[in-house]
Amino acid sequence: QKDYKLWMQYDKISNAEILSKYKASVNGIVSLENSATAKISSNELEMALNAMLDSKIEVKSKIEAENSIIIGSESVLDAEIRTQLQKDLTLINEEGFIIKSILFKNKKQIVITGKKDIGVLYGVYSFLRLVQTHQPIENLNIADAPKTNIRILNHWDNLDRTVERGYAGFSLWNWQKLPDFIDHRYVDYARANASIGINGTVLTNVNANALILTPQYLEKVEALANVFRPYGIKVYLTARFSAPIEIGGLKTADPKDVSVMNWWKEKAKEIYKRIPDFGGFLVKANSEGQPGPQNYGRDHVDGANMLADAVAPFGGIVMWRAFVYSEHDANDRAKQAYAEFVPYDGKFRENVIVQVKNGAIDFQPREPFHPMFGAMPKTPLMMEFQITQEYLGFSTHLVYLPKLFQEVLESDTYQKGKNSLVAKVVDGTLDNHKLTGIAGVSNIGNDLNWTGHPFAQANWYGFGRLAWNPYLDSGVIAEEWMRATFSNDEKFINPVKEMMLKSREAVVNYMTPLGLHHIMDTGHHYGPGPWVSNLSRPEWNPVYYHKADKNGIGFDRSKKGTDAVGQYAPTVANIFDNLKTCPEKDLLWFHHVPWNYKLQNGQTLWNGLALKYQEGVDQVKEMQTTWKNVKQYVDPERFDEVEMLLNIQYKEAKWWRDACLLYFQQFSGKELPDGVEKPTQSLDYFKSLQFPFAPGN
Ligand code: BDP
Repeated sequence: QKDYKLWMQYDKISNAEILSKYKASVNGIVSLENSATAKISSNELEMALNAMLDSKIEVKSKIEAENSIIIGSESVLDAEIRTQLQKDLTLINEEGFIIKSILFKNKKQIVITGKKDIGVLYGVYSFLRLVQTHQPIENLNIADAPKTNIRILNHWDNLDRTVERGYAGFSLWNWQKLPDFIDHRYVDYARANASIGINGTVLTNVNANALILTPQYLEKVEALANVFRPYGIKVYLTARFSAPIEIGGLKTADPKDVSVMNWWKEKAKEIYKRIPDFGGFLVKANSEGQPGPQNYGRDHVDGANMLADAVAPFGGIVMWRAFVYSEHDANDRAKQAYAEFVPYDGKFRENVIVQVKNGAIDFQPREPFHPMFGAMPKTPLMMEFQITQEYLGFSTHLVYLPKLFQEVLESDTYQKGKNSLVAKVVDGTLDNHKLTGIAGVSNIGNDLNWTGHPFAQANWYGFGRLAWNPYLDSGVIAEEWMRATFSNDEKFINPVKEMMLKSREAVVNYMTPLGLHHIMDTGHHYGPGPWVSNLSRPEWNPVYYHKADKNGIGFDRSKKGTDAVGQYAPTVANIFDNLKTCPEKDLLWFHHVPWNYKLQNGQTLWNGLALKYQEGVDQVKEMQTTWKNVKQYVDPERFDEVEMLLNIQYKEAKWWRDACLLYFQQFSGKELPDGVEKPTQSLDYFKSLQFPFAPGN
């Protein structure tokens, strides 16, 4: 099945000219190293090249023929080659690679090397990507290395194999059959991740179950770690803060209690005995009901440092999440994480990194960047993106997320003057941090195609590429992915690339235009629910976020409102604070705006809002047309799948438009402007829809 092969289709190159060029440049593989990782490199290269070039290229251990691809890490290279590459090798870090055309004993060769065998593997995938995307390989001179240390997937997978916010089937981890049964899928999973440079995986849900830390489960975790190791992937677990009580028999989980500290130290020792390269813990504490240090009158620093001390002797780290908000301080949820964490700047241990969601609320179709980025210069912060589309139409809607990721990464925090990009916080260059990382909440499940929607594979791929280099362009990534996944034909690439790049704005338009947010229906967060107002915590209700009334709509976070703008650097704060300079895409995030307010295009807010909803619907319609027009370039199975999904997306974009506009119309009291289609159902109808078994809750 093509779906299953992700971006590693390795189809035979059909363009005869390109094929013959490649054949002329490659006629052998020389593998100089014997580690498990090196074997993966040579197998992948052999398999992929033979498939794409439709030839019989063999792997040798000695350099003989011309035009070989020589693979091996720095230490196993022939001294003469090493000398030639000396300078290049200074350009890369431990995980980086060099791909270079050289002359060795007067013969032309291509060398793929790195400081370590994992770098070579990354180099092999990078080289294959050149071939997959039909790039020239005659005069190669590439030095590349990841800009962040921890490039990690966060699986919100439960031990019963359900996946919180998972829309692609059940968890890949078959805990019942582990450790003795190794599903081949674990290998394929590791391979796919390695191919895009992902080097870590948190196996378990942030809403954690302490059982994962019992010997019975650790044995299973160990088996997975053994599978992933040669692919350069470290395993991490979520640590439930109350584990010392739940599985340790202690009376408390107080981080200042000596028996608790010792319990975690022993637990770490036990884990590292099984998994010497265990990555560490990810912790959600005192957030949405999860236990944490505050249950004992302690704070986040006490909790994080206690765990950090337990894993430090073994080189482990703690990723402590900043996703906190409390019902006792519900004036503006967007302000809470910053308010709680920024005072802790500089207080965490060296092996703690604070994991911050891209925006201050929660993985919405659009949020301004989280004000914590750049505001804690003495603390390493890592980015948390959500690859699974909890608030963006699950695995049903086609939304190309790297566009969203890029928008966040290239936002300027101004914390150290102009050009203090979020990407620079994340890669550590802004404040000189060595420990850096990007996490992505995984969209992977046991669906045959891994991610539910064939185009959701691009979000996994793009996440990996941006974690490797947060400065990459999402359009370039989309193109790479399309060529490797579908076709190199320009007649496919050009329209589909445009469709992918527009898809993010489309979902914003038909769900939450102009800065609206969190108006999804309760619990499952799928369809529209702007009317919901009956949940026990105020900030769980959509009405809290849009604040629509007779006067207007939007959340006043300006200086006159909750002053959430005050959490940004002054330059940014002023831009957001002023109605005239606040980008319209964020308007209702920062301001409560009268219905008659004139937008930049001259429309009133009400008309402009309605037209945005319509635009979103129209964009999905265009996506449908685009897809129909590329039918001949896609295999029938994937073509049909995407077509059906786009049909649903179109239907649901209209549902969003109609439900939201009918609801907001009650406040604006105005007619829909020309150009906006009339709703075919009543507001009561939309309100009455029920989704009792929506996935992923
Ligand atoms: C929210 C999800 C919830 C997660 C939470 C988190 O609705 O399922 O547990 O984020 O990130 O978006 O902890």
